[in-house]
Amino acid sequence: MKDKLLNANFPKTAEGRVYHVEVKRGEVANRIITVGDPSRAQLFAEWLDKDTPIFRCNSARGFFTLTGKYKGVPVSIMGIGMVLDGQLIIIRFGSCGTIGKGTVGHMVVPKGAFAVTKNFDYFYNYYEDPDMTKNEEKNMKPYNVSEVFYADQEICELLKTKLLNYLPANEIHTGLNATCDSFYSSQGREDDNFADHNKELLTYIKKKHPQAESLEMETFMLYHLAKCSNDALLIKRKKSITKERINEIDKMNENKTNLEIEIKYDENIITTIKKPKNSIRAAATMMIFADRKTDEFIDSSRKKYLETIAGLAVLDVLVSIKLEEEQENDDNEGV
Ligand code: R1P
Ligand code: URA
Repeated sequence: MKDKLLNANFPKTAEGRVYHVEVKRGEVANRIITVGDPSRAQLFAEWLDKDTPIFRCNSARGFFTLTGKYKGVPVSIMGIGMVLDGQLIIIRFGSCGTIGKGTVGHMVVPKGAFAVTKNFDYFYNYYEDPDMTKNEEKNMKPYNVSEVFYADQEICELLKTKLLNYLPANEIHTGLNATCDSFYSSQGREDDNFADHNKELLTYIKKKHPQAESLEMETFMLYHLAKCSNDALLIKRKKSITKERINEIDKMNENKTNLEIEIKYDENIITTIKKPKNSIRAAATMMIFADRKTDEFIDSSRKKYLETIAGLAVLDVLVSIKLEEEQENDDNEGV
């Protein structure tokens, strides 16, 4: 999107184009089909009425909108896309809003992330049981705020160091990131058109995680995925060992990062723990686009600057880290 976006709460251009999808009033029909694959959207285009012009819009964020008529009735087909990650070292380079110390145009390298998701049962009870007895009885909240999953701290440090070549230290923030399941409701954006029950949400987030710095939509999933992958250790354990003893020993070894570590599980038992080859190391850095305290949104020249410096920093860091196989090869060659 080239035009300046106004207002951090509901970002739109002066012409009324909305942030992600880049369409404005009148360009989308009230009947919509969404597809994941843009080529499937093209297929629908062939079936639309030939005597009506078809409106097409490819947004910079990969949303594809196509509006025409089918049997005389206006319809839109929207390709919402999918993202696949298959890499072992993943660095997300994204954008975010801030509720922390940062302001628009700063960078965040979040050391950890938590999830903010709608508690759908709360909304179910709200509509089915307007007296709210069920929600009150169970002390249910409209949003779930999870515990923190941490990034790969070495990659975070490298990212911070690279960014320091271009930005002063007080423009790089390393607090926690909230990954939300919506740009709007679960990021505490209020909209009279929806009963989102989110007035208190940002206060609640800051209370649970005082170091909360940023709000966006992907990082937690990445950190969580990496953590799950790292925890999938191949462990050969002697059956006779007790669960309590295993927990105790695991606790002692939780910070070991060696590819293969030998652990003495009991007097005479030596167990090998091998990390699987597909373990994922993950980190993220985001440009602060929206300041939720002041309602300011980034301008295009600062965005361009950050995209360049941080984009190159991410690439440099990515290529500077050795994959496990490369490390193993180096070790075997005695390098
Ligand atoms: C919302 O505007 C999108 O921007 C942020 C959010 O996580 C969400 O995907 O990240 P990116 O700029 O990387 O897409
Ligand atoms: N991305 C988000 O998810 N939220 C913001 O406020 C800005 C970018």
